[in-house]
Formats: sequence, C-alpha cells, structure tokens
Amino acid sequence: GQTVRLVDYRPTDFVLLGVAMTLKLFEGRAEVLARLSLERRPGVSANAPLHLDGDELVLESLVLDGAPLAPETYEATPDRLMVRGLPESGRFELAVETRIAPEANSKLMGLFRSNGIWCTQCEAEGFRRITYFLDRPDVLAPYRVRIEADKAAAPVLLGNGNPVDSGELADGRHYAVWDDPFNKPSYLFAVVAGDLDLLADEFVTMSGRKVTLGIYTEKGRSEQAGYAMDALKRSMAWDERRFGREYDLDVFNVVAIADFNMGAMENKGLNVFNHKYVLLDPDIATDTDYAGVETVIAHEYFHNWTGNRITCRDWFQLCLKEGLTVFRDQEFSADERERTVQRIGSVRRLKAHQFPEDQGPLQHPVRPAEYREINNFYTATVYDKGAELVRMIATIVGPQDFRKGMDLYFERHDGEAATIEDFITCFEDAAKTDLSQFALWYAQAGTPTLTVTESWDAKARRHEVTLRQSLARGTAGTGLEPMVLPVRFGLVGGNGEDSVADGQVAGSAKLKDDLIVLTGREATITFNDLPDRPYLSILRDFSAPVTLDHEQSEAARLALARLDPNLFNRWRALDDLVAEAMTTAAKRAPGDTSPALKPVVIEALIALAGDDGLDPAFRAQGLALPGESDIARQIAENVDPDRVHEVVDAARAAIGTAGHAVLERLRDEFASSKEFSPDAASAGRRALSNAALGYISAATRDPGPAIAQYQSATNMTDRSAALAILAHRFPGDPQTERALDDFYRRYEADDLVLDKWFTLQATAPAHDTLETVKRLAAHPRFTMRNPNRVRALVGAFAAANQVAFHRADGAGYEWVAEKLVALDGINPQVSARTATTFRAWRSFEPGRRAKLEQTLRQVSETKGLSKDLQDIVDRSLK
Ligand code: HT7
Ligand code: ZN
Repeated sequence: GQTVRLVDYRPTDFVLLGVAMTLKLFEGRAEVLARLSLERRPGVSANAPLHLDGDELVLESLVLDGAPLAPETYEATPDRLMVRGLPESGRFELAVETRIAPEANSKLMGLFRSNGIWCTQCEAEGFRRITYFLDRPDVLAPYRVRIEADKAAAPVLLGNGNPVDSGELADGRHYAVWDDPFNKPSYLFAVVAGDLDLLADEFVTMSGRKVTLGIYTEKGRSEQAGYAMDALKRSMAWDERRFGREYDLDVFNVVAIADFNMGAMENKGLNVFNHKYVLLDPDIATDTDYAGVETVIAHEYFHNWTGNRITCRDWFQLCLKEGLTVFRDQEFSADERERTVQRIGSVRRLKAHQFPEDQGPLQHPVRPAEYREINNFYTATVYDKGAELVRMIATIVGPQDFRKGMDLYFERHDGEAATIEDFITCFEDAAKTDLSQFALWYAQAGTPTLTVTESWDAKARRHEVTLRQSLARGTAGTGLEPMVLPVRFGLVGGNGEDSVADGQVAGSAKLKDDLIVLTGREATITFNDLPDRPYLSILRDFSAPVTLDHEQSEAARLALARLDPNLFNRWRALDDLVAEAMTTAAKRAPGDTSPALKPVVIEALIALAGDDGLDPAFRAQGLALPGESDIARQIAENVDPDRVHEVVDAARAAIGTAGHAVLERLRDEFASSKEFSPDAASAGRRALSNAALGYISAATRDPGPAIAQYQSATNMTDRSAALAILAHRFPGDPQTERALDDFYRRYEADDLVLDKWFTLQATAPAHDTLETVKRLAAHPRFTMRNPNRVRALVGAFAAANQVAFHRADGAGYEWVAEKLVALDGINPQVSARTATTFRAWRSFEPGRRAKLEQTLRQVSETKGLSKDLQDIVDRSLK
C-alpha cells in the first residue's frame, strides 16, 4: 500500500461548493446520484484533471452541466474517477451516478444494513464507498440529501441537518429531504432508513432556541434509551456552561444500531451509535455500562464543536478533534461524577492501553507523520495521550487562559479545517506565552521517564528535589529532545497538610505555587526552612503522561497513602507500592511462593478501603489491584504470564484473608438496596461491595457467597459481578456451570447481555479456556459479522486473558491467528484491531516470544490480507 505523508499536504485543485444527493434504497441495491458543484481553484492549470476517490464503486453515468460526458474524457475504476477537460473557470456541476450493494457490505464502512436498517459510516474514508468524491476532511460543503425507500421497510428516513420536505411516491415508496446548511467534510455525512422506534424529547438552548431531540432504536427498545437521553441533555447544558457552546440545528438525532465498528460516530445532527452505548436498564446493564453510555453520548455531542464546526485539515490532525473531545468528555464526567475517581479511571486506562502502545512497535506520535491505513490510527495514543496533551496545556496556562484560548479557537477557526498549529497558537495568544517546545509532544513518540530524587539536609532544614527526564532510545525515529513536563507537587507534613515553601530553582524549570514546569533534561528545586523532612507528593493528578521513577521509601509512601491531601496521589502511593511488589515477586523464579505483599502494605490497603470518611467509589479504586497485563508491562522482558497470574492470585487471597473482617463489613454495608439508581454514588457503593466479595471468595475458596449473590441479585451489576467471580475463580465447578447456563437462558434474547456471557467465559484465567472459546466459536449465537460479538469472544480472549492466550504451547496464538485471517475477509477494521494483541511479543520469555513471532510472520505472509491487517502485522514485526 501507499504511504501518505504529512509533509505532502496540498489543497485540492478543485473547490467543492455544494452537494445535492439522491439515494434510492431498494432490497439488494442502492442507486446514488450525487450532483457536485465545483470550481477550479484559482491558479490551478487549465488542463489539470479532476481526481475523485472511490472504493468498490460501479459508475452508472457521468453528466457535466446537463450533458453526458464522452467516454474518452474520463477514466473510472472501482477506486478512482478521473475527469479531463473541465471548465477553466466558473462553477460547473458534475452529476455522478453510482450503484452500490449495502447488503453485501460486511466491512460496515459506507452504506450497509444492520438488522434491516440502512445505515452509513463514513469516517475516515467511507464516503468514497457511496459515491466518487473529494473524500478528505478539508473539502467542506453544504449538503442537501433526498432519501427514497419503501415506506413499510423504512418508515423513518434520516439525514444530516434539518428536515425540509417529505412525501409519498408511487409503489408504496416515500421520500424525505434533509438540508445541512453547515459546511462539512464528507466523513460527517450520514443517512439512516428503517423501521425504528423513537424516544423524543427537547432541549432549550441558552439563547432560548428549541431543539427537537430524538433517539431512534430497533423496535421495542426505545424505553432503554432514557438514560442516554438524560446524558444528552446534561451534555448540552454542560457545554453551554463550561465552554459557552450552544447547539446549532433545529434537531439532534441519535440512532442506535447493532452492527458497528466502533463506539459511535458524530455525524452532523445525526449521531450513529453502537447500541451498546445507548440501550440500558438495570436488569441488562452494569454501572460500567451506564458510565460508558454517559461518556460516549457526551463525547459525540461535544464533537459538534470540536470536530464538526471546526474540523481537521487532514487525517494527521486527527488528535485535534479526538484528543480535545476526549479531554472535554473527561472533564464532563469529572464535573458530573467525582473528579478524583474519574481521574484514576482515565489514568488506569492510559497506562493499560496507551503506555504499551507507546512502548512497543506500534508506537507513533500523537500527530503521526505518515500512515498506510488511517483506520489503524484511531488509537489510544491519538485519543488518550492526545487528551493528556490538552490537559497539560490547561495546566500550564491555567484555567482562565485555557478558557480564553478555547474561545479564541472557536472564534478564529469556526467553519474551517484546522491544524494542531492553529490550536496551539490560540493558547500562545491567550496566555501570551511560547508553546513551541510544548509542540514536541505532538511530534515525538514514546513515554518519557521522569526520574525524581530527593535529598534532605536535617541540619539546614533543607530539602532538595531533582527532576530528570529521558526518552527511551529508538522512539520511532521521532527525536529525543526534552519536552515540557508540568509536574504538580506538594510537600506533605506529618499533620497531613502541605508545607508552604518557596523553592529556588537550579536548571531548566519554572516553579510557581504547586507547579514545576520542567523544560530541560534536569532541574533541582531547593526548599528551605522546612519544619521537618516532608513527604514529597510528586506528579499530583498525573499532571504529565510519563513513567515515574521515584525512589521513595516504603514508609514515605505509606504515610502519603494515609495523609496526602491530594486524593489522587493517596491512591497512587498505594497502587505503586502494590504494583512494584507484585512486579518484583513475578520476576522471582517460578515456584518461589514467598508473598508479594508485605503485611504493612495489605494493612494500608484495608485501612483505605475501610475508611468511612472516604467516598466508596474511591475506596473501591483502592482495592482494584493492577491487572496482569499492567504487571507484565512493568516487568518488560522475559515475561512469564503464568507466573504473573500466580502472583496476582496469591496477593488477592492474602488481602482477602488478612482483611476478612473489614471486607465482610463492606460487603454487607454497601450491598445494593432494592431500588436501583445509576448515579455515581450508588455505583460506588456497589463497586465497593463487589470488590469485597471478590476478595472474600478468593480467600475462602468458597463459591457459596457468589452463588448466593448471583441468585438474589436485583440488577446486572451485582449479578454479573457474582458470575465473574464464579467463572474466573471457580471455573469448571458444577455450580459455576449451572449459573452460566442460567444466565444464558435468562438473557438469550438480548445480544448485549449475551456478549457479556461470551466475555466472562473467554476471560477465565485457565489454560483450558482455549477449549472453551473454541467451543463458543461454534455456538449458534457466535457470528463473525457482528463486531460486538467478535470483540466479546475473540477480542476479549486475546486482550484480557493473559493465561490462556499466552499458553506456552502457542495454541492460543494459533487459534486467534486463524480467526483473524477468517475475519479479515469480512471486516478488516476489526481484524486489524484484534491483531494489535500480538504487539508486545518481544517482551515475553524466549519460548512464547518465538511462537508469537512465528504466528505474526505466518499471518503477514498470508495472501490477500487487507491493507488494515497487513499494516498492523508488518509494523508489529518491525
Ligand atoms: N470519530 C469517530 C471515529 C469512528 C470511526 C473511525 C473509523 C471507523 C469507524 C468509526 N466509527 C467511528 C468516533 C469518535 O471518536 O467519536
Ligand atoms: Zn471522537
């Protein structure tokens, strides 16, 4: 495949002024007529041809200003249309007619059908699967779209913008016309047609305009969209309050469908969602599902300003809309829920997904410099590290200037396709500061290491803190220059209060209040006149996305876990202690059963969990141990996943035994009441009770309490938590088997719950889970055509089952590889994403490493792979 490079950007030769489309939908085919108003860009040579993108298209006719074009004036292939002899100046209309087959579209890009519903997905390059087009984000135009379909098959016809006309046609057909007055790129185009139910509502904007809101679902499910609607209205109000952003059309529609490659899509005025992120009720959805719906609804809504009104000049700027919109959805959740708990969740996610990406062969800068397949760059680096970069800008310039910079961004670039440079300049102007060194964060890949050392002079009552930064060699050839690191800190006294101390800076850093901004490789800050040696609480709130290397005594960390006024760092002090102890234990020889966690560490964990002065959700975060893959990442080389599992398992049992009394109390005290409420506080109580149950079950090795909870549960959070304990701690036990069967029978009608049933079994940490997943892949309800189902079984097995996927005999790898290749013929985007589970191959012990590499090579050499999958396996092997 061709490599696309950022440095090669240039505008199109032709300017698009407007689009008028008619889509005629029939069983088995769709006819698409696109009338493009175009003009040669001033200065472009008079004989330059027009090049339009296509993908698996069939051209039916081509008409220029009302006259059919002679065949010698154009060349059409399935993936390209070139037209010569177009007018030298002035506006002309090119009418392009194509024919497509939505039913045959298993890639779910372009126009496809999901349970009979016609639906589109155009980001990033799906519009070219509908019609020949200048399919790139810097080509903006207003669209008017007419949809025609059989009225019985598709009583609902939806498009972007506002509805302007509708009516009856012959043969039981009807039409609707939608007009989108806002200039938009083709990736934001959408149409939906089908027999859908509607949940309707309205929102009055801050300037008093009434907006009609609609959430469309498959028949009989609109009642399950109530929470999504509530989240949508809260998002609209929040964006007005926090950023002064008002919604701009008369209608805002959301459609929930079953077959979708990602979570959702922010098409202008017509968001399309994976129904997993819309449909909920307490019987089918967990608290995590509720939080996911809230986040995704907010994220897609926020794109209306950050992505749609201001879009990206090219796909290299993807983080301009994604990093910023993730930052906005994180801030929304922090305001709506509990800030520290949300931050812990975001940091866990960053470390679990982005750090391994940034430290392995698929590493790339937040703004990549080149790509072969853009679909493979919707990554944790672009999204989550991208959000961290926006957060750092906010930290560096402060809240007032951050808001001023955002206002400037909206004012200057509304209606444009912008770049990262445009974005950064707004904050430079707002804060009157130079952010050119900061911009390196967008260009240099890799996770910097921040090394912190301390030296206390008791006589002088002086504390010296030295910060050093470094980047691992070989960071994808993107450079190793020092970056700007905003480091929040505090000097915590024995009374649990921050000492107020002025520091003197030596080296390249600035110090203001509780923020050190390190700009060079090293700086030392000296704090004088301190009453006692302080406990250094560094990198508060994870103020920069770095690997922290801080040699701090166990006593100091335990003190911070009790005392730190910064709650995030209270959590992190313990989490680091636990993670490091488990990493050390996992590096010891197999069979060495000395405990990973010292009694004082376990006591601290239990003390935090039992502290009634703290929010239950925070206490539940304290009890959540680092995952097996987190430990594996920290070990970094010669990883033996069986050994890691052993250590984590033993630590869980040790905590459960030592903390038995407290855990029993938490389990009872915070158990669900009959009435279910999805709010964050109630969810936090359930999380704490269920965490306690997990430990108790691990310690007693008795499935009884989990069975009891499974049977008496009144909501899915409690029921699935109990079932997870059974499936993961008591695999093969007849009681577990009975519970799994019961779960299947109860919920077999609901695909979203069935996905949970597949995942719970696929993630059981036992070697013979491979046999289970093989059996499940032959289950009548398994299908490769539904991405959620593939992710629930194959994806979950490969990404979240360290023990079985990494079976020493390599059989886990072989099975996943075989599924990948089969899936690639159906849906390349999903196969490519699943294949990223092989990327850490170099970090394993020699036996597994060789088998992983061999499997990757086999896949890579398979004939006829998609560009998507080929790109991932080839880069993984580099
Ligand atoms: N902007 C959306 C990205 C997306 C997507 C990309 C490629 C293929 C399918 C897709 N579906 C959605 C989602 C978002 O970030 O909001
Ligand atoms: Zn997004």
